[in-house]
Amino acid sequence: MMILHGHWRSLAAMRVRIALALKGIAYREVSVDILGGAQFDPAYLAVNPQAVVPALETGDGGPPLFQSLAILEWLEETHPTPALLPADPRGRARVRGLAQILAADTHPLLVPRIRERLGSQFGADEAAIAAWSREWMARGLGAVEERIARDGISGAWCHGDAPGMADLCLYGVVGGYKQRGGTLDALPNIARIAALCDADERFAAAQPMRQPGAPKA
Ligand SMILES: N[C@@H](CCC(=O)N[C@@H](CS)C(=O)NCC(=O)O)C(=O)O
Repeated sequence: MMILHGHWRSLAAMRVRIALALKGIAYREVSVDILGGAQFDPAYLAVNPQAVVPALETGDGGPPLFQSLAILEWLEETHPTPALLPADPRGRARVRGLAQILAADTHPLLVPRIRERLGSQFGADEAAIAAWSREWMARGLGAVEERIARDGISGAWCHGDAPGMADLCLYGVVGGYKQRGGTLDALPNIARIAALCDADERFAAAQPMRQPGAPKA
């Protein structure tokens, strides 16, 4: 069975969780306490020397896979059905682009090591760090909203009528944005897609607050 090294709060692990659920792959999740520094334990550094989650042990004897987007691509190549990417090259580039707006250009600005450094090096307090996170998420979500509004791709999800790689990246950022007081009022396409995700247990069950170890409130 595959083993996902994750953490309840990790949006990058959440992406992999959703992809595994969409593809119907059984796995076990092991929590790495990234808020308590467990990502720096030698035992975890042996799994992922970058000291971040997720990492995926695939069960084939190879070293653990790392970086959520690379893991999603590996899942797509090894378990092609249902597809997380459209069939046509232009569509695949679009979906990968949407995913990267969120996973490569937005989410990395909010991770624990960045939030910690904003405080320790630049003296930002909790409110300033929350505002920082909210602003970068608003910019990423705004860019995705604009693309969906203007690209003329039909369908209920980010690209067509089935959920895919862009949607699972979007859902995590939407959750983080709302958690920090953001609203989707000016983002109607994203609000529609987020509602589809909320209604789909393969997405909803991957949410941070539904993971073991998450705070009760
Ligand atoms: N680009 C990486 C992001 C990995 C990452 O930064 N993960 C966060 C949790 S979402 C983490 O483990 N952070 C630990 C830290 O910042 O110290 C991916 O998509 O896998």
